[in-house]
Amino acid sequence: MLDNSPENLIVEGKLADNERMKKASNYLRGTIAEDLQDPLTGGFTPDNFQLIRFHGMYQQDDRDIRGERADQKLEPLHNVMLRARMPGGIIQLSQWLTIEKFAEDHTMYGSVRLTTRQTFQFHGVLKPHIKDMHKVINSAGIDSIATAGDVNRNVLCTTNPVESELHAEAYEWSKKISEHLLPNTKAYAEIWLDGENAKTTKEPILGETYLPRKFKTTVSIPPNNEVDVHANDLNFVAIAEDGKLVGFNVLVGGGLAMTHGDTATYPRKADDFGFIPLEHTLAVAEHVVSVQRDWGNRVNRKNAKTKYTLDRVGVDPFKAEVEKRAGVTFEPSRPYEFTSRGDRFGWVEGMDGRQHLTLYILSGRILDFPNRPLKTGIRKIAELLQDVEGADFRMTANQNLVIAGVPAELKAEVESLAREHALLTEFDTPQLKNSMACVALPTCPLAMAEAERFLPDLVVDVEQILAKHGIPDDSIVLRVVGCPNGCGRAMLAEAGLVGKGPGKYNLYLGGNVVGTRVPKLHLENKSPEVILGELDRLIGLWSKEREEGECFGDYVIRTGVVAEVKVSKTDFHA
Ligand code: SRM
Ligand code: SF4
Repeated sequence: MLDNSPENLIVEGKLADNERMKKASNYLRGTIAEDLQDPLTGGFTPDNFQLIRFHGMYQQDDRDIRGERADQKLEPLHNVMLRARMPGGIIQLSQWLTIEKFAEDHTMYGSVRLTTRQTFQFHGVLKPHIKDMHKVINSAGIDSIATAGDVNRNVLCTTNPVESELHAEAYEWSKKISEHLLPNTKAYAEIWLDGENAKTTKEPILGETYLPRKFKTTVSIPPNNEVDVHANDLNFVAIAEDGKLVGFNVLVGGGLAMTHGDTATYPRKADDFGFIPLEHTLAVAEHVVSVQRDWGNRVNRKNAKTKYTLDRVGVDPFKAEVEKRAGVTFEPSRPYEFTSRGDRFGWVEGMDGRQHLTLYILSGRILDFPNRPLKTGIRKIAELLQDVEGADFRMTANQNLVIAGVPAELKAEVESLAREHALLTEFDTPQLKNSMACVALPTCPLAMAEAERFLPDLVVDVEQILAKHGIPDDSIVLRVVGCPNGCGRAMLAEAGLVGKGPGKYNLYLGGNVVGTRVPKLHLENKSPEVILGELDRLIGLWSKEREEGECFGDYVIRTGVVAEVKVSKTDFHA
């Protein structure tokens, strides 16, 4: 039985070092400005290394050349990755042209990388260019505040350009929630934009030491679960009547990360708190955050996310506290159903008569590759449409790009540009479009195995397996991540590969197509050859024995290949 006496709501013990760092930072300033002046190193001192995350940057180095530089007695080639704040993933075409040029001129890799959370990243920005980068993106109306660190991150919103009005309403809420939960400190403007030194005296929502851990929020429009609600701390599921938004079902406490070998960590689905009418949205957002701020574990960062707070204090006490603080009573949830998670590729016509083209972008990496000049193609499309009112780009939570709001008369021209630049090809097969990988090597410091660079070969192999068993047009939700943090959401895949070491992966099976079930460990620390051998065997069986419409993930559970994860805390490691 849970003991919910007040003293058990707060985890006692020596606070994690990040808590000291946040408290001492003078509202996220630290000594970042001084570090920027230091020409002797391309990096930041340890506290600032953490603090720049709250401003949307991570210090990295290229792991492919780390050894070579060490041999030459050089420090790693420190640089930063920047992640922008783009609630709902909509980027104006003029903004695209600005960021694309910056990537081309001032980053080590030249790419714009679309992420699983509907925004873009620059990789490889050297210290002398960091301030310029912020000035450039800000001049285009983009910032990177709170896209990393212990705060509420970029707020997602289902891309859905078809139901134009409903999307517009939901999208506005994603922006409002994002703004409402932003840090109050003006440190970002001061440090990066040479803004006025404004003393911050209060963080009314986040508090002086910010949140115990990262916090993620979505607004989703059923029936599409593109945003993967169960990966997020807080979810607002749009409930519409006659095409108009009337409120949200609120789901709290999802999250996918775990640590290999630590059974106190696990991926967990979000719990249903109930329905709220629209007017309570910001109060509920604020107080789910404030309860997590006060009750979250600040001693052990591995158990600090909302999902662990819920499992420690109980869903009902957490919900009751949100109701008390927000002055709201959750109503019973309204019916809704998720029936898909993928993007609708190709052209669709919106209810407003506009045309929208969804492009598949392999792992979200926009660059000019040999024979695939994706970046040039997208730039040309942006240039063509930039003066067209209502046209924009939308980054999806599956790392793809929607060219939205194309007038009928420009459809053919957009399509021919897309074809000329290999943005639309016959090689984008159903399996490829159903597969995703995180960044991993060479830029991610936490990668244990390849992911983005491994995905293309893996998909070809899985396609061959599907063809061999006579089902070439079928596909499974296949996701690869370089480590158990799970940034490519493998822990909601039908088949998820999770990096364990160089060339070694764990195989998790049994998620479903719509993303409402966590998969379970099936093979541990195996080479791709072994994993493909097992997929070959199981896909073969599935092709023969499946019931009408039964997806691979449902099949492996029905036939007992893996047990279903119903309650993560007890089932996931059992
Ligand atoms: Fe992530 C850390 C990339 C979505 C869970 N993630 C990282 C870092 C920053 C590595 C680091 O801490 O130094 C990676 C940078 C790689 C690089 O070179 O770019 C990284 N995460 C990504 C992106 C770019 C993956 C992608 O291929 O698109 C995604 C950027 C999202 C964004 O725009 O904000 C990304 N990360 C996710 C997701 C998926 C999601 O949110 O839908 C998850 C799992 C969901 C969840 O949070 O439970 C995720 N990333 C993590 C974690 C584990 C957090 C935890 O609860 O323990 C870390 C490590 C950490 O925070 O300590 C991490
Ligand atoms: Fe890096 Fe691991 Fe995230 Fe992949 S899952 S980007 S390897 S932290």
